[in-house]
Amino acid sequence: MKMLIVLLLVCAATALTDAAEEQPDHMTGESEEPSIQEAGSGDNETAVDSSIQDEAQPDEIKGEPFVPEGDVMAEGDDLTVQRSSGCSSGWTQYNGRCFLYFPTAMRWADAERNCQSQGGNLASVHSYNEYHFIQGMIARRTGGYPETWIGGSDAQRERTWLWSDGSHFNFSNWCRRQPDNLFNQDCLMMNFTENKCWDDNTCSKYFPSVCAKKL
Ligand SMILES: [Ca+2]
Ligand SMILES: [Ca+2]
Repeated sequence: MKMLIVLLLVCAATALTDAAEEQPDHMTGESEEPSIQEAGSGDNETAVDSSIQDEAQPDEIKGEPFVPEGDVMAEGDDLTVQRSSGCSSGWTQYNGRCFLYFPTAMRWADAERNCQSQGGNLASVHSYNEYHFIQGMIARRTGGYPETWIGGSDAQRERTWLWSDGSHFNFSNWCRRQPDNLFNQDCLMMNFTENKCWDDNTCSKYFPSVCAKKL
């Protein structure tokens, strides 16, 4: 029995020694790989950490601004829809068109070219409602009712009034005794007299203007 125990102990010791000899190989072998993996995983962890931090920071830093922005965007979805299908900034939507008042006084032709550079034309007007809308827009902007160019002209043929946007001249709001073509007036000015109606005026005069463009 003693011999057996001794043999067992020797075997066990040998086994342990072998194991101990093998382990360092494996350990060194593995310890290199893990070291690479650790380096790699370390980078990953660092990357993950930094990405988490990056995400965390925006969440923390931008989070508060972002939440309102998100809310604004969420609310703005309606606005965005309106904007995307609606008017660009500063323009006011009405009846499928966008309108903008330009306070800078220009000759009629320059005002029309300015509107064209904005993707539109001087405004045409087709109803009292549209006219009152334009007047209201100008009043909100200026606090008054300044004389302003819109897109009517009879320069092509006297007394044949056309809108520069090509639409039908199917509505008018001439002031009494206008258009009178006084000294060959060919351009349509709104907010004339205290009645704030329309006058044909000299195209080379300088007035503010209203542009319009289709949605
Ligand atoms: Ca005329
Ligand atoms: Ca006139």
